[in-house]
Amino acid sequence: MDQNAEFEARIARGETIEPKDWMPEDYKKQLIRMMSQHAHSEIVGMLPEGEWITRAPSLRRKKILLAKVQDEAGHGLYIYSGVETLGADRDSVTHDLLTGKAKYSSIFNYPTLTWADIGVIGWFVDGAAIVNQTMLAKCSYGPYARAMVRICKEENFHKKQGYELVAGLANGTKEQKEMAQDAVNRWWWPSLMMFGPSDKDSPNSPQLMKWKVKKESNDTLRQRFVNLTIPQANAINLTIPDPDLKFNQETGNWDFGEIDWTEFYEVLKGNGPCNKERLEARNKAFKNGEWVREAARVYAEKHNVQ
Ligand code: FAQ
Repeated sequence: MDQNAEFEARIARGETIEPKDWMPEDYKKQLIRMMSQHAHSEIVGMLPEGEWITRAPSLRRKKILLAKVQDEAGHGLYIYSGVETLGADRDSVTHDLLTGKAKYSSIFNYPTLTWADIGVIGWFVDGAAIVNQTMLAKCSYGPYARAMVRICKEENFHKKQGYELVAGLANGTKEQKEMAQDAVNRWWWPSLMMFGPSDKDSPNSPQLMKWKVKKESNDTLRQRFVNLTIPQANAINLTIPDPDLKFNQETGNWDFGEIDWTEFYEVLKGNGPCNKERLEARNKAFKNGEWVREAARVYAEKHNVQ
């Protein structure tokens, strides 16, 4: 049996592929693309929430938000290490983010206008990430699957603190409830877009699913997120901004309206509300960190460490 056939057979048997195992170049390439974009998303994802650390309304909330944003940094570093197990060079992966060549999740190109946005990000964005990453925790590439198990545990806390924050506002004063509803209105549709284009327009899915990197499709995961989230919104009397939302007795799913794909592709092209600002912030941070990298390099050279 040739190497490729043996690899396909291992995938078919549900085996996990490890860094030293033989794998087709395209499998490696797809994983580097997807994992590096995932890592970039975690890092860029620190920006919208990070803006609110100094403005958190209580010490408790400030501590929670600090811990959450720090967790996202850890997730990014963890996944970048996973990318390196595939032989990718960290500097070139970072370069692709900084020059706008590599994508990161569309969701982080939207602004955080009020404190309620911080809660809704935890609830919707981390909620969506959990649905997607629980699937990826069973993917065929070992280091990525194991990273997802650990990351999902932390994302669960993120989601809980977000929902608790929003529930508090929803049960608060009239102004607080309005602020929560406004945040829900703005974040709902972009959160659905996080799952990627619909299955018929997703060029990478067929191969990724064949290789069991993705074990479920974009639309399947999006539907699962909708099904999970609607009862949560109902429980705290917030309205999901979709007039077509309807429970389908036959399928057991919540049917929902058409996503504005033009908006999604505009954000991907760099024309979202905050794309420019996000890339500028990452470039500034990279430049400001130059002396740290230089110090680490000199130290490693002097002490002969990797
Ligand atoms: N945004 O063929 P598909 C988080 C691109 S982590 C931007 O369907 P694929 C935690 C896609 O890359 C959030 N681009 O692609 C957190 C491809 O372009 P390319 C990130 C998108 O890979 C919470 C093209 O469109 N999670 O939130 C998006 O099969 C709070 C065609 O699409 C992950 O990255 C999008 N939403 O499926 C952090 C999970 N959707 O590369 C901080 C891992 C699609 O060919 C605060 N990734 N594109 O030029 C995945 O599961 C998959 O890559 C998908 C896309 C599902 C994102």
